[in-house]
Amino acid sequence: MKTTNSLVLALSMMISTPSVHASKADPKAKKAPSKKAAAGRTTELGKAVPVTGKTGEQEVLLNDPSISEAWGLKMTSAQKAWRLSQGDRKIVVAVIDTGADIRHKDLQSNLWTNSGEVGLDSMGRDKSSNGVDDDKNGVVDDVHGWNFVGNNNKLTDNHGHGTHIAGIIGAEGGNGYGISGVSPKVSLMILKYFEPNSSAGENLKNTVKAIDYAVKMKANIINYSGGGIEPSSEEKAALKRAESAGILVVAAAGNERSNSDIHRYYPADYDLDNIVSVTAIDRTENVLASSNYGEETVDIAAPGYNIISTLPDGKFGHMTGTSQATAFVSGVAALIMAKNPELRKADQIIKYLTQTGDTDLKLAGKTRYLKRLNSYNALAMQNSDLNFNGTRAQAQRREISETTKAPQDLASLAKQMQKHIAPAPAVEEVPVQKGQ
Ligand SMILES: [Ca+2]
Ligand SMILES: [Ca+2]
Ligand SMILES: [Ca+2]
Repeated sequence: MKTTNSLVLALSMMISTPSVHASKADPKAKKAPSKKAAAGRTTELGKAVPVTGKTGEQEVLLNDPSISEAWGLKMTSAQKAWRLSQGDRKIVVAVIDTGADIRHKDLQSNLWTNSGEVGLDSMGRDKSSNGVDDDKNGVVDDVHGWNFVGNNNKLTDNHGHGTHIAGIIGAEGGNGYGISGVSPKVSLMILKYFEPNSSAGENLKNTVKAIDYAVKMKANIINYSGGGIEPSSEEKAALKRAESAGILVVAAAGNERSNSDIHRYYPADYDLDNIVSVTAIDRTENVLASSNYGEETVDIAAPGYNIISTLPDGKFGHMTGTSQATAFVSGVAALIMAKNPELRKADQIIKYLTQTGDTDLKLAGKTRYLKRLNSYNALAMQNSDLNFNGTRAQAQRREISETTKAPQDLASLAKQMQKHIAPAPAVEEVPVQKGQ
C-alpha cells in the first residue's frame, strides 16, 4: 500500500487550490466581446465568424467572453487553430480525476453520453435511471461516466480539480458564455477516481478501473492529471491495454519540482508508446519552478500557470500546475483527431504534438523535443507533406532523443527539427546530462 499512499500524497500536492478569482458565472457573459463576435453568435460551432482582414490572435472567432483572459489559448494559437477545426463530439476524452460539475452551463453540452444508458427500456422506463445495466458494461446507469470512489453514477466534484481540467479540454466554445476549451466541441467522459477524503488504498485501484472503463467504452484519449512517484504493475498493465486499443494517454509530468529523468513519476513515465508527458510553463514561456522536467522523460510543455477554467457550482476560476498543462495537450489531441478521422493511433498523435510545437530553447534540458504546444501548428501540419507512420515515428523519436542527450549545439538541432522532421544525425552514445 506504499504505492497507493504515495499516489495520494502526490495527487494531493498536485491538486491546486482555486484562486480568489473564482466567481459566479461570469457577469460579463451577457456582453458581446466585440462587434465581430456578436455578429457570429450562434450555438452552431460550425458556423464560425468569417475571418476577414488581418490575421493574428486579436481576431475573435468564438464569442465566449472570458476567452480574453485565457493567455494559454493565445500562446498556443488556439484562435487560429479553430479556423481549421473546432473539434467534434465524436472525439471522446476520458477525464480521470475528481469528478466534474456536469450541470455547469459551459460543460453540459460537451459531456460524453453513453448511448446504451439513455432512452426508454422495454418497459418504458428511462434507461438512465432504471437501476438496470442496460448496456451490460458492468455498471448501472452510467450516463456520463462513473464514480469509482462511491461505485455509483454521481459524478459530483467535491474538490474542483476535475471540473477545471474538463473545462480546459472542452468547455463549450461559441455559446456566448464563459470560456472555451482548447477543443470547443468534444465529448468529456467523466471518470471519478479521487475524493479529497477517499481512502488511500482505493485510489490506485480506482485509477486502474477507470482506465479499463475508458478502454471498454472506447475513449479516444485519456487525460490523467495526477500521478505518483512509485510505479504499479496493475496500472501499467491497464495502460498497456489502452495502448493496444490505440488510446492516447496524456499524463502530467508532476509538481514535485524534480528531474523526472532521475526521479520518475507515474503514469507519465511508464515506458509505453501511447503516453505523452506534459510539463507546465508560464506566460514567459518558462517551466514553472514547481513542475517536473526531464530531457528524456518529459515530452512537451504547455500553459499551466494561472489558467482560467470552469469550477463547480457554475463558477470559473484559475488554477496552476502540470495538471492544467496536461489538459491543454489533451484538447489539442482532440482537435487533431477531429480534423483527421483517419488519425487515431496514439503514437502518431504524439508525433504531431511533439514535432509541431514551437521550438523553444528555454526548454532545453527540461523537455525531450524542446517544444511548446501550438494548436494551430498541430492542425496545419496535417496539410503539409509530413508523413508520420508509426514505425518511422518511433525511430525518429529514439534518434531525436539520443541526439538531445548530446551536449551539442542545441540551436542548430532546434532549427533542424523545426525545418523538417527528418531524423537527426545519429550520435554516438554519450553520458546523459542530468539536471539542468
Ligand atoms: Ca451500464
Ligand atoms: Ca440503466
Ligand atoms: Ca463557453
